[in-house]
Amino acid sequence: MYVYILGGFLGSGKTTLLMKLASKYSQEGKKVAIIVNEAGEIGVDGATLKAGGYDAIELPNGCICCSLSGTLQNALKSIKSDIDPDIIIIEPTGLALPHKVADLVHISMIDPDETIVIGIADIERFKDLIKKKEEFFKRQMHGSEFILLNKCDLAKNGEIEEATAWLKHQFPDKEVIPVSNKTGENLDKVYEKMKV
Ligand SMILES: Nc1nc2c(ncn2[C@@H]2O[C@H](COP(=O)(O)OP(=O)(O)OP(=O)(O)O)[C@@H](O)[C@H]2O)c(=O)[nH]1
Ligand SMILES: [Mg+2]
Repeated sequence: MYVYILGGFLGSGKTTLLMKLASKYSQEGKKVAIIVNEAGEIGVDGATLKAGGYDAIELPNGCICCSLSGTLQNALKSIKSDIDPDIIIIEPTGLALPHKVADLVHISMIDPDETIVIGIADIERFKDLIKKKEEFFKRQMHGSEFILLNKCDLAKNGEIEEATAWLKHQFPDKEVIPVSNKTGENLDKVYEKMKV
C-alpha cells in the first residue's frame, strides 16, 4: 500500500491532481481510497468523490495536521482494515504542513510500503505567495519528495524559469517539474516519479 500526500497552499491545484491520480490508478485496476480535508470553498466533497467510484472519507472542520490528527489516524486505520486499498491519496488543507501529515501516517501503524509527499505550487500566484508567506511556503514544501509548479498553462514569459530557479535555490535536492493539472502537460513525468 502506497500513501500519497498532496501538499500545497490554498487553491494550488491539489484536488485537481487528486482526481487525475485517482482516475488513472482506478483505470489501471488499482483500489484507491481518498482522504480530503477541505478548508476552502473550492473543491470537491466526499459525495462527489464517491460518485467517481472511489472510497472517500471527508474530514472537514479542522486541520488534519493538528486538531484532527487523531481523526486522521483513525481514518487511516479503518481504511486499512475495511478497504485495504493499493493507494491512499490524502489532500490536507492548504494550510497544513504535509510533512506533519506524513509523520502521522507513520505513527498510525498502517505500515505503508511508502509514503510520498508531493509539493504543489501555483505559478500564477507564486510571486505573491513568496512575498506574503515565504516562510510558511518553504515549510510547506520542505518535506516533499519533489515539487510541481502547477498551472503552467497560465504562465507568462519567463515565469516558469524564474520560479524554478527560486525553488532550486531553496531546495537544491528537489526536482521541480512544471505541470498543468488542467491540460495534463508533463503529468507523465509525475506518474513516472510515483512508485506505482
Ligand atoms: N489554469 C489552470 N487552472 C488550474 C490548474 N489546476 C487547478 N486549477 C484550477 O485552480 C482552482 C483550484 O484548484 P483545486 O484543485 O481546487 O486546488 P486545491 O489546492 O485543491 O484548493 P483548496 O483545496 O481550496 O486548497 C480550480 O478552479 C482549478 O480548476 C491548472 O493546471 N491550470
Ligand atoms: Mg482542494
